[in-house]
Amino acid sequence: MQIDVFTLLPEVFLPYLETSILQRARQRGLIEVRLHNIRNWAQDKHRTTDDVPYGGGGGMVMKPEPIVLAVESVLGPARGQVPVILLSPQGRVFNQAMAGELAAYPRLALICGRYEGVDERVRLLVATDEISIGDYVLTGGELPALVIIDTVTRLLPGALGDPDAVEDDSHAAGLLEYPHYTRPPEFRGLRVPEVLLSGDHARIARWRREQALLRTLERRPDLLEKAPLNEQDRKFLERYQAQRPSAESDRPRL
Ligand code: 9D3
Repeated sequence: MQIDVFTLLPEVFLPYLETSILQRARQRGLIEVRLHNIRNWAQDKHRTTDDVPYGGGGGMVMKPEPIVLAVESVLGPARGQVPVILLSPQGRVFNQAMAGELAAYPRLALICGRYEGVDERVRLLVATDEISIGDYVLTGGELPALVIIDTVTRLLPGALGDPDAVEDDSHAAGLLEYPHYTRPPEFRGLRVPEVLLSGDHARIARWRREQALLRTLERRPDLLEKAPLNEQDRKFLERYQAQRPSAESDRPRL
């Protein structure tokens, strides 16, 4: 997959793209990230990329010309086939299902805004999608672009060294993870659960599944409603909830 990123800060991407999984995915040719500095398409001698908002108000707005020219010249005639995603707080909130959809494309374009926003004509003229990564305020679209690159890359066949990891991810789909332990078997008086040392793989698998179900029930009941649960899962949760009619009473409160 080729990913064209349009940004005023191309340098912030490199350190992260050079870390473990992303670096390996690039070396294997699974992704090619091309960074484009929007400023290179600025039109005036000061290479201006922002301006004051029409109608007044605080902050600056990114000018449309540099972004639109950048996208047009880099994508060329391919543009009709390529999702052009504007990262913005007004976008659809990104989730794993959206990552899965994006992972099916051979090429993506990501536009990172800065300042208080991007001139509306960028949306109208070049963006095909608009994505937010959540309801909190960042200073620009660069971290969201990295989030999309990271999530999509992990979904490409061969990106994760261990194919078991992909298998585990899909098995745990829609649930929070079970608790993880490594050596030593006791640390500061806290012992690793006996079942994990037992070597009984069926018992371990059942324990992990139950822990994942309990954690999800306690912390993210919203996920449990959509998670693909089998008959055994439902029986387990039923029995657990029968024993504990209300988890409300001892849930940690902020
Ligand atoms: C008070 C108006 N602000 C909107 C919430 C203005 C504003 C703040 C920060 C406009 C843009 C930004 C920069 N943020 C992004 O470009 C951004 C973002 C985000 O802030 N949160 C979650 N996802 C994203 S995707 C792009």
